[in-house]
Amino acid sequence: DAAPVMESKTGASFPPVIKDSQALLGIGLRRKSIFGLKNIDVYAFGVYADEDDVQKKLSEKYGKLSASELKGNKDFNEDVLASDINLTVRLQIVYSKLSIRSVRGAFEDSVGSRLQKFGGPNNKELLQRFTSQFKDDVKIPKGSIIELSREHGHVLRTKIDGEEMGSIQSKLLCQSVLDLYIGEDPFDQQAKENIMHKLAKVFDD
Ligand code: DAO
Ligand code: DAO
Ligand code: DAO
Repeated sequence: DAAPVMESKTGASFPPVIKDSQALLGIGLRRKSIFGLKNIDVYAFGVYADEDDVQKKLSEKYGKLSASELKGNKDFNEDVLASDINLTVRLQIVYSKLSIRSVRGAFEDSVGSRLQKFGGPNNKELLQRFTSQFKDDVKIPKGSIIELSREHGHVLRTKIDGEEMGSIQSKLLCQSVLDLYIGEDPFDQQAKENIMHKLAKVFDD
C-alpha cells in the first residue's frame, strides 16, 4: 500500500517493506566531520523491524503502555537493542569517494567504541576479525546499498547490493551496531526518536 520514503537531503529512497515482513520505522542521515572542518553526508539509512516479532518478544513487558508512555523509556530502548527481534539497518551510500580504508577506520571508531561500552575493553580481537574481512577490492560507490540485519539467535548478516558478505553470531556485535542508530548517542537523534516512536506504537492496536 505504502510508497517509498525519500530522505530529503540526499534523495535516497527507502522501500516501505523489505524481506516480506520488515516495515520501515524511520530514516536518517550519517554525517561525518572531516579534519574538523566540514561535515560530509556519508549515507542515508532506514531502520526496519518485524512488528510481529516486536509484539511477540516485548508485549508482555510493555504491551500495556501507550506510545506516549513509552517515550524516552530507557528500559524499552535497552530491551530493543539487546533482544532477538529481527531488525535491519539499510544504508544507501551518498558520498562518492568512499574508500575501504575510511570505512575500516570509521568502523573501528564507531562500532569499536560501542563494543567497549557494552563488552569492556577486551574486544580488539573481535573488531579486527571484522575489519580484516573488508577486502581492499570491495567497491562501495555512491548508490551502493548495505544491509546490516540482526537475525534470530543474534546473527548479524551483511549484504552489499544484495550480495552476502558474511554473517557472525554475536549478541555484543548486534547490540553495538544497532546502538549507532537507536542507542544513547545516535548518529541522527531525530531519526532515533521517530524509530522508537514507531516501535512503541506497535502495542497501541
Ligand atoms: O575521505 O577520508 C575521507 C572521509 C570519508 C569519511 C568516511 C566515513 C565512513 C563512514 C562509514 C561508512 C560505512 C559504510
Ligand atoms: O557508520 O560508522 C559507521 C559504521 C557503519 C557500519 C557499516 C558496516 C559496513 C560494513 C561493510 C564493509 C564493506 C567492505
Ligand atoms: O566468524 O570470524 C568469523 C567470520 C565471520 C565473517 C563476518 C564478516 C561480517 C562483516 C561484519 C560487518 C559488521 C557490520
